[in-house]
Amino acid sequence: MDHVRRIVIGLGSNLGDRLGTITTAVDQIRTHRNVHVLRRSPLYESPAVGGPRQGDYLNGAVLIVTSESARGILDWLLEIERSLGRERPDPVRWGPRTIDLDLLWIEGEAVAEPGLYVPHPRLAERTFALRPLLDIAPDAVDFRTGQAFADLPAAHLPITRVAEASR
Ligand code: PH2
Ligand code: MG
Ligand code: MG
Repeated sequence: MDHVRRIVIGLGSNLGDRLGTITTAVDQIRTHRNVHVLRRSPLYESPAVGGPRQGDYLNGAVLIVTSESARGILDWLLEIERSLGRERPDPVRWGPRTIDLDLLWIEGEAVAEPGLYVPHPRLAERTFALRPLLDIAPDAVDFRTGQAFADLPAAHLPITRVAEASR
């Protein structure tokens, strides 16, 4: 167990019922007895970055507070992914997926361990992850450098918003 702090989880889907799967993932995130969901971002649609030709993604993020460890949260997210049909190991790197749950940011913390990097290694370049993160944690900074995510160029590139924040 750690101390209570804010964490942002990124959600992505580009296979099957994208909206339904993301909604179910958020519902499952809410069931954890030691996790409180504070905010949910709007959803955004964007072409897949990297990987083979595939369908467009829906992306969003949720802001939680919890005292669970980073590793505990990661293991729990992988379980939720599995329950929603995510194939592991990935059949294709950066291929299409029913659900992708990424530990994007932890307040006051940085982690670099095998399979667990926080902030997410590609967060600073990815508008589809930065924009929803900033919707719900506008003051987020990279704990390693003090860099405010709001000041990154990728935070200001255009992206299509397809649904308002809910619940
Ligand atoms: N996730 C990836 C690779 N490419 N592209 C978009 N638009 N959205 C994603 O969530 C995404 C991606 C790997 O996790
Ligand atoms: Mg991802
Ligand atoms: Mg992932």
